[in-house]
Amino acid sequence: MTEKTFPEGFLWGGATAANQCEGAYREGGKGLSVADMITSGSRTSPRQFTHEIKPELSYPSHEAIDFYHHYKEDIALFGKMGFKVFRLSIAWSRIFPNGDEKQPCREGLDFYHKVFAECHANGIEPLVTLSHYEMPYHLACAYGGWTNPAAIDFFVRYATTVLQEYKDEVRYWLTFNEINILASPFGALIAGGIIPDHDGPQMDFTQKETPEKAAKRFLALHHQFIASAKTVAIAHAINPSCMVGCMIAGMAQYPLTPNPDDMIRSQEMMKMGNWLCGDVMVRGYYPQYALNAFSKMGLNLDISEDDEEILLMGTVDFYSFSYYSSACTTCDAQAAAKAGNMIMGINNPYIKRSQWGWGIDPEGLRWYLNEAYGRYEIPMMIVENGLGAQDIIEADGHIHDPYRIDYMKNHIKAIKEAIDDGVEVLGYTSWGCIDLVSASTGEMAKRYGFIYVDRNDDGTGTFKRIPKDSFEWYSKLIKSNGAEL
Ligand code: BGP
Repeated sequence: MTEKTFPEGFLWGGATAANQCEGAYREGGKGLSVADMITSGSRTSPRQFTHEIKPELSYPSHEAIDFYHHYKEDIALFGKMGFKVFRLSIAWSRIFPNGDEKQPCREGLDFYHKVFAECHANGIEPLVTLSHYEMPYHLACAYGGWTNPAAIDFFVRYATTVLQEYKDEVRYWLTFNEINILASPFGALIAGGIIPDHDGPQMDFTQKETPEKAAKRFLALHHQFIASAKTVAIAHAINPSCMVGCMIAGMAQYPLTPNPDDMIRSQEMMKMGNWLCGDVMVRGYYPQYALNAFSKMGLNLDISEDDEEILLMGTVDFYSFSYYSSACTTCDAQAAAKAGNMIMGINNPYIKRSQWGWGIDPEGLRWYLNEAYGRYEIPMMIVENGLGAQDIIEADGHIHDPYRIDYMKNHIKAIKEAIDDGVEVLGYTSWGCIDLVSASTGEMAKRYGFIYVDRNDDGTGTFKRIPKDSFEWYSKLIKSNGAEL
């Protein structure tokens, strides 16, 4: 007999990232981050990276939803929903404004003390991401971002500082958000701090990347693996009861047809784009397929014995991931053109898509949980999931968002099915539990929250917070521990 409710102590909650919600980008001693140099865009016009801040352009991270000044109100609302956990990130550039200082910024450290105190006052456990697309800009400019091994030491200094500072306030940590985004070209700037030579589109999907650039990305990824593993070991030494996870952009990648060539292509995409990072961070060493792929691209990582030991000593305690959609892959160019390409792959004809073209596939989440758990056999946590949609304030002053409730219901049902399949799942934090800036488009219009924020893409709005219908629905779900789906 399977239980109707989720396992006892299941961590229900929501997730945000500093650069997408805090704003106050020059307050409290904060330095510039890479995210602060990226303009807003839309579904049809890509965000632009600029080397200098240009007053005529708009940079959404600068004000975002002003969580920096609204955190008390926001966390109280999360508490009202019954959150057990709140995933947030620390902005590295609030703690080390340039990234290479010897001493941290006290005002930055104090800000997060206040945030964590507010969480605990509301019965919420913080889950903290150390790096969520927000490397100090100075490290990107002066050192070449994560391509430089010096970034490892700067990151470890930052991580050690905050792990020590908050050891009595934070138990759950993640090192790098969606670390596998560096395995694809669009992670180079936002995750790798590899800045382009010229101002221009942040992610240009039409441009082919040179093998040299690809090799640079994987070198940057290697440095992040080392930094992450060192951080895990330090975290355990500081607080043996803390739990540190990896964080992967989880993608269900299906072959478009049962053609064996498509099967192999899809398997390869999953390996290099997805499993590689979990393989290194959970098992503590590089899989052979990755080393072979690196040598094909001319990258010699020259992994020392010390590196090998660091990777082995710093394996993670749990596997966390984001899950939004699935996509297909094929070797057949004609079939691909017919099926229609989207950013993350080829459309699956069996599933619907969101207003932003992301495939909606709850079953894919059950599939992914089973695959990942079967591979690693450590606890899983879904730390991002949700529907980015346009919300409307109706004449009655409310936001009715049955589409969001529907999306989440189906995904949470899929998690329950995976649990019934035998997967150990620690918790679920929906993405953008309060509306915030979209990472891919920089828009406010793409909303994920249970809480509406009166802030528009043209910079207007009062920052007023309004609970949507989904707020009530999620509260009930949490109170019933998943029984009232
Ligand atoms: C993930 C990121 C988040 C977040 C989310 C939704 O990739 O970790 O930062 O933004 O995707 O994506 P978007 O904001 O582009 O809709």
